[in-house]
This record gives sequence, structure tokens and C-alpha cells, in this order.
Amino acid sequence: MKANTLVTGLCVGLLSTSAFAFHCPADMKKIDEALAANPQLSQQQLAQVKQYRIDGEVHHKAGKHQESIDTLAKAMKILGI
Ligand SMILES: [Cu+2]
Repeated sequence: MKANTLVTGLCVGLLSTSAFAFHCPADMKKIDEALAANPQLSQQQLAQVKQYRIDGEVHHKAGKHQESIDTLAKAMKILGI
């Protein structure tokens, strides 16, 4: 029973990690698509979005998926997506 609980916990941990790993590229894709669609943003907002997009990718590649998602979320908020 104890071993089962441990295995279940381990699986949930692995699943959430891979869900995060998948989440960032999906967010980056949404941002890229929004940027390609000529968003109505100021130069400053556009620069911020691009910076967050780059930072998000860096965090993602470093395995810091939660930070990546948080950073990409800021870009998406500016874009209104
Ligand atoms: Cu990631």
C-alpha cells in the first residue's frame, strides 16, 4: 500500500513535469502567431513581448518550466491572448 502510494506520487510528479515541458512551446507558438498577426501594440509593449518571449524560451531550455510559463504569461497578457 505504501509502495503504491509512492509510485502514484512519482507518476503524478513526472506527468506534471512533462505537462509543463509541453506547455511552454505551446505558449511560445501562441505568442509567435499573435506577433505575426501584426498586434496593435506600442513600440514599448512590442519590445516587452519580444523580451518575455526570449526569456521564456531560455527558461524552458534550462528546464525551468514554471518560470518559463510565468514569463510567457506576461507576454500573452500584453498581447491580450
Ligand atoms: Cu518548458
